[in-house]
Amino acid sequence: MKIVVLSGAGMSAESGVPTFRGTDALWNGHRPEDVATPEAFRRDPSNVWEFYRARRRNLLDVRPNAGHLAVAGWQDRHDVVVATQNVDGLHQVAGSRTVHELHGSIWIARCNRCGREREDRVAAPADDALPTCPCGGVERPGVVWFGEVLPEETVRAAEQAVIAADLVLLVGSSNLVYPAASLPLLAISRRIPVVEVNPEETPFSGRVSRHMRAAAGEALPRFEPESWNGPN
Ligand code: BV8
Ligand code: ZN
Repeated sequence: MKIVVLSGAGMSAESGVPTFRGTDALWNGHRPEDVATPEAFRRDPSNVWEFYRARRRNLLDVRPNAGHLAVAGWQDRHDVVVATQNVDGLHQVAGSRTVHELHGSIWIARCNRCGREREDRVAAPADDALPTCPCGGVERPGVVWFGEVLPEETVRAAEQAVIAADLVLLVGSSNLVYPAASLPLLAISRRIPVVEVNPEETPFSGRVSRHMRAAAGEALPRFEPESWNGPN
């Protein structure tokens, strides 16, 4: 089977990674406009770097949960593609081999001037100097901020995977952020079965083939894609 997993912050919740809108929400104390936009970075790059380095610190001893591992396990008998809104890299740590990071990666630093990218796992810098590129440009976190376009080839690859899918799993997303939220809509519009895994209702819960009101770490290990026999 060709399976596509579309994941959001809820996928990593049981690993201890705060979601964006839950009670422990990531944005608590921070308005997205203050820390996740190009304007915020222009205005106060140190504040933005502190927000991302604090998240890296939280991620240092975080491990994939049973949900990530279940998705990786399906690869030994299915063609599995993951398209995630998450920037934590946990799907890859769990062993998923095809992961499209729609919103980039928190583990990348990108030069604001020449665009050079490098892996950067610094969570607590020795000083609060801004990371700079050999070209002299200031580096920024390699993520997609609000008001920024998503990497075109990544979006196209995710769309192609959805169009070719036999089954789409929509896991742990509030389905509020576009254009990522247009991927499940693409499957729904083409009558491709979509199974949503989310303890809460989302704007798409009434339109998917099945909504499993459960946590990813509980539902995914016991979900058998091959036994998916349509909505019930
Ligand atoms: C763009 C990376 C345009 C950085 C992120 C008005 C209407 C429509 C759109 C817009 C609008 N105004 C502005 C826009 C565009 C905007 C947008 O969609 N805004 C929303 C808020 C309305 N989008 C953009 O700006 C995008 N770019 O549009 O560019 C453009 C076009 C041309 C030229 C120039 C520009 C870029 C968006 C990307 C922003 N970057 N992240 C970082 O991580 O720091 S967004 C970030 O928030 C995440 O990546 C993710 O996408 C989003 C959070 O959503 P979720 O992942 O769903 O997480 P959330 O906490 O919301 O929900 C968690 C869910 O999990 C819940 O449902 C919960 O019930 C569930 N859950 C909890 N526990 C579990 C669980 N599920 C399963 N198991 C559990 N255990
Ligand atoms: Zn540079």
